[in-house]
Amino acid sequence: MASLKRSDSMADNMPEALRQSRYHMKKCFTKYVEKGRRIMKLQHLLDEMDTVIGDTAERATLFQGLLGDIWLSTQEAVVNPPYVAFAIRPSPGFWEFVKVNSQDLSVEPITSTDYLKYKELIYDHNWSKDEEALELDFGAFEPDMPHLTLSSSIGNGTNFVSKFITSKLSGEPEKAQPLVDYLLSLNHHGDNLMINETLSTTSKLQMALIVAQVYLSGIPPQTPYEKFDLSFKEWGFEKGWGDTAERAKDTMRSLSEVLQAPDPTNMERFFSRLPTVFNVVIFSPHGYFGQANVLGLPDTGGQVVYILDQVKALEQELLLRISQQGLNFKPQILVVTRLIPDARGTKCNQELESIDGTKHSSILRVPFRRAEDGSVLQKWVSRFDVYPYIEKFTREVTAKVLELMEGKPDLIIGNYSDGNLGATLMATRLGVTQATIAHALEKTKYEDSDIKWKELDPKYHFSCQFMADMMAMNAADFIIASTYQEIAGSKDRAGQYESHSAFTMPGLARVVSGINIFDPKFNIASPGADQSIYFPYTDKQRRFTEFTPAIEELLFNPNDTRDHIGFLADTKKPMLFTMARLDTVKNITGLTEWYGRDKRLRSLVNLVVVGGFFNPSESKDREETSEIKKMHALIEMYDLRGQMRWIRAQTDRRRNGELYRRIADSKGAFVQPALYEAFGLTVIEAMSSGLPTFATNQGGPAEIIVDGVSGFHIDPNGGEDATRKMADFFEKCEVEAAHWRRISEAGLARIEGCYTWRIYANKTLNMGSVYTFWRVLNKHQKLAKQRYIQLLYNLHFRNLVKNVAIPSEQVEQAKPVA
Ligand code: UDP
Ligand code: LCN
Repeated sequence: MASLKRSDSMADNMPEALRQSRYHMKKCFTKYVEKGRRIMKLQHLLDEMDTVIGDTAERATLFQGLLGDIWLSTQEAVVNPPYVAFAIRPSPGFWEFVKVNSQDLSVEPITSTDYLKYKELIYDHNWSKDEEALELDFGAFEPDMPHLTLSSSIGNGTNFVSKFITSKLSGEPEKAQPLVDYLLSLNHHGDNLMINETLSTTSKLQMALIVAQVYLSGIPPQTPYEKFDLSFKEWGFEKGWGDTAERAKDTMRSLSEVLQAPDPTNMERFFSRLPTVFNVVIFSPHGYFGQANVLGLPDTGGQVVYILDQVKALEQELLLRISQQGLNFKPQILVVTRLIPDARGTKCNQELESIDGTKHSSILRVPFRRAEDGSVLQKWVSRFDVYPYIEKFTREVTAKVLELMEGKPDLIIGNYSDGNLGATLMATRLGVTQATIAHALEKTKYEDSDIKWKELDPKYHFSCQFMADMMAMNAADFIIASTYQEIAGSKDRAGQYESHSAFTMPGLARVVSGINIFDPKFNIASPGADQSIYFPYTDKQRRFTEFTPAIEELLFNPNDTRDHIGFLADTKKPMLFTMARLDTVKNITGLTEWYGRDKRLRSLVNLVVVGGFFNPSESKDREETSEIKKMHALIEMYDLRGQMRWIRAQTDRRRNGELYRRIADSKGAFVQPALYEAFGLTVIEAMSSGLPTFATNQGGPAEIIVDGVSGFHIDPNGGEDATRKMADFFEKCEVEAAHWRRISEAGLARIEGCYTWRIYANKTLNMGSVYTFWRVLNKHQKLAKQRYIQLLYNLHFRNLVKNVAIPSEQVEQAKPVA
């Protein structure tokens, strides 16, 4: 049988595929449409096909060819009798839409907009028929923007932008003038950098570069820049080329080559040398953002860890670059977050806090204020409820930042939907380069969260969140993703960003073109783990032995206390360890249940769980409360006492580092069983400690771990298979100790090669430099889109946030707002 070629369209292939199995297909489509209008997911389509065909062997034969290719690439179908419309995703980022008439099996291609309208029919008939329904089309603003064309290129934005810049600047000397103008604009607090007005054209700059390079070749390479600073100034050069003659010459050679015959490699190299980023603002408004006693609290997990480590790595890289550029400026990084007066034992009520392990970076906290009277919100609020405060918060933040930095920042980085919105507002107002990061986008976490938004809105306010995401992603100059799958998913599952390409929220907006994952703004820079905390268990000299008694107590004290419940009867057994916030998606209760059910695994290892509280009334988080109750029920149901230890959320990172290593000493393993995990810092932490790791195949961990080599993938929806894989591993380790060591060492090697903060900081600052120029080159298009976003923000978003309830508390006297 024929099979699908990438170049073929579904609409071309489908008639033939249906014709080949016409008898079965006719029955199958009759079945699909008999229940009337509905949305069907792939599994649903397959299940009903099985009922019709009856014989699974027969279905397997049918599926060997074209039909199988089409069905298995289908993400979803909408039944609207007599039609069934299919959303087919032949490969990451590529979508096709067709409708099949169930009566005669004729096939017609349809647009994504038509497909969305079909979906709307089910949930909001009037809206789908409204010819003036609001359609959002961000793609309309970039008809001439270059885009990538292959799935495999996605996430490599900087590289491609360097190519696009190269082709824009190639040709006659005048074509390079935008680069010369850009260099002329570089300054630090008003002092020129790189060149001054003397070198205002490409030809003048080229000539001067030749003279300067000849001069530099004649002096010792290590001559400090100050020694020739004055003569260079006369020729039109300012500081920033390098700290020594050798480095300055090298930077000049790069630029000469770029001006003479641009090539992307030199272009990228030259931009990595340019002094463009000194001051950075990082937004992370929600949650408890602090350095102590915050981890494991609701909404306070990896994002905080990521940002604190990111700041350290960026500051180090900035200091290195600034000194190599021959400059003596101090970089400054401010993490802006919410000030929470009712800080519950954290420092979140403190306005400024310097960041440990840095010299020039701080956390700046600004309170959330109620719009109507400016009064300060006293307590923590869930990340889903923060939208009404972001605008005022950002205004106040902007004033404080301008004061503390004595000017504008050079780069503003947002985190998560609320931080990305704040970053968008601030960057637009100041005209500064903007990056966004989404540690997790909620849209893919909740099935049909777009089409069913009305149902979910009272609890999650997705109307605000998805609009904020759309605006921020489109406003951003570049987007930093942790993995490829975050952007474009995998063969079977759409990526988080990809799910924003076209979707509909009936009654609110039909997003016909949201975000395009082929936009070269997407870049992958994976985080690492702090190597001073998470290092191999074998590194005996560095181990934090001061925590040994506390950890032994935490794991083995047989009594229930405020910190732990349950006990381990056999303390010699290896420990199967997990640690996460007690969110539903983390699936810690799932793991507990799998373990409870698997006698073989229970006989081989103990289970140690870190997460949440024991008393549901201690938690203010809706999901956490129900997970706590479920954990207690499972412990009872499977009688886990004696084999399972449940430890409450742990907030001391150093001690946690030692805990991973203690588990490794027991020849145990780490499990990350999440239903979906955007990235998964605990996976990196465990592997960095030398702990063999089993992690979900849904999301980032599938990319971090090479299955069977540097750890193992598990399917969170297949508990039995997962525990079988774990039990097999531990059984094998009992007879062959080298097996455990092999996986441990391969995990460590994987981290060293791909997941370190050093690699991250270097990539991110290169992005800052390249995209700052790219936004200048595309300023007209950028402005048009910005205006569209502003309109949307003003006329749409501001109304949406009014639907989010503002908690009434004992309010403090209103203070004037900046
Ligand atoms: N963590 C912690 N104590 C806990 C639970 C988690 O210190 O009780 C830390 C964990 O070590 C990791 C972060 O919080 O550094 C969680 O990040 P991850 O990416 O695994 O998940 P997230 O919580 O961000 O979804
Ligand atoms: C949020 C998540 O859910 C995790 O998957 C990430 O590892 C973490 O943020 C840091 O980016």
